[in-house]
Amino acid sequence: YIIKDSRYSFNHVIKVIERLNKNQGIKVLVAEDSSTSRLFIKILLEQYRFKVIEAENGQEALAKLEADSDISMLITDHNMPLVNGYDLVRMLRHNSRFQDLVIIGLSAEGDNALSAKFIKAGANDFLKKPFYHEEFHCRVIHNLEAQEMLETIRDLANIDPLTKLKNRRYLFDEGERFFRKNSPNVSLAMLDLDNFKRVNDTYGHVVGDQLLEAVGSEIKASFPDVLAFRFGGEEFCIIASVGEQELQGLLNSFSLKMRSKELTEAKVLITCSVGVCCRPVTSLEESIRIADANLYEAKRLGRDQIVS
Ligand code: GH3
Ligand code: MG
Ligand code: MG
Ligand code: MG
Ligand code: MG
Repeated sequence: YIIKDSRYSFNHVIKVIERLNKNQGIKVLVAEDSSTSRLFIKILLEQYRFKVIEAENGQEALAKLEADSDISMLITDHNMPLVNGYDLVRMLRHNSRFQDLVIIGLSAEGDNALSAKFIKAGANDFLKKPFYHEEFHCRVIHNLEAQEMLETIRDLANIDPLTKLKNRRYLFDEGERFFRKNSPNVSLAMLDLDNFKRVNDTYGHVVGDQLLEAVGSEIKASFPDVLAFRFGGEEFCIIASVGEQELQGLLNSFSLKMRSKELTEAKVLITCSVGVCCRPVTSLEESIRIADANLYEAKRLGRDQIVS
């Protein structure tokens, strides 16, 4: 080792990898046409317990990435047959599916502009061959940690920690995109738990929280292919590209389940009121406004019902 004490000590690296390897080993795809070079990188990665998958050219790399969504990182050479490393990076970054893939470019010295090209195309990092093992390991860990942090921050910004549903902030982001893509075939429903304050007052906030958490899971299970958000407090929003009848069907079976199920140890039964907007509108905001007015009407009519 050229540097003995550092943040990237073997122990640190192992700790990071164990944290990142929550389920199984982190999968890394090595795209490199030289078998010697490929084997060398494979050994460096396996030293640190990565699961290595190999590709001999850019085309094979692309096919393997498309077939396996568990691959977290790509280490790619530039000069390869069929599709070179630079073109591979460009193709990947044009596909939103691969936005979280960590990409490290590799190439033998020569063209000085190559690292700039890789980074501009969207690679996270670039290494010139030959390199020190330590630099290789540091860059691999550094980039994986940065990606992990990015995903954590994104989840913190978009996901409600109690119900694990997307939050209101994300509704106006993802919902808006969904709306633009699917309009006018968009249905929206606002759900509000009935007399929820009473649950808190009778059983306490802890049970109230448990109930909200259980409702969140129930919403996830009942509306598998739609966008579901915690709009706030005990209000939820469902957005789907389905017709009124289909949405009504889903909502009815959800209401039924809620009414018949003791969702917490305190055996609380709860109902909800729902306002729906299925007519073509010009914006997400308008759709929410209409659903909200219908929700208000459902409350006025005595709760535990759907108004569209
Ligand atoms: P309504 O049928 O008119 O909707 O009556 P409600 O009691 O459900 O409505 P209200 O708006 O009066 O009260 C909502 C309650 O939801 C009050 C608030 O304490 C509770 N609440 C909101 N967020 C949370 C939460 O995160 N945890 C718990 N335990 N309670 C919450
Ligand atoms: Mg090559
Ligand atoms: Mg409310
Ligand atoms: Mg309520
Ligand atoms: Mg109220």
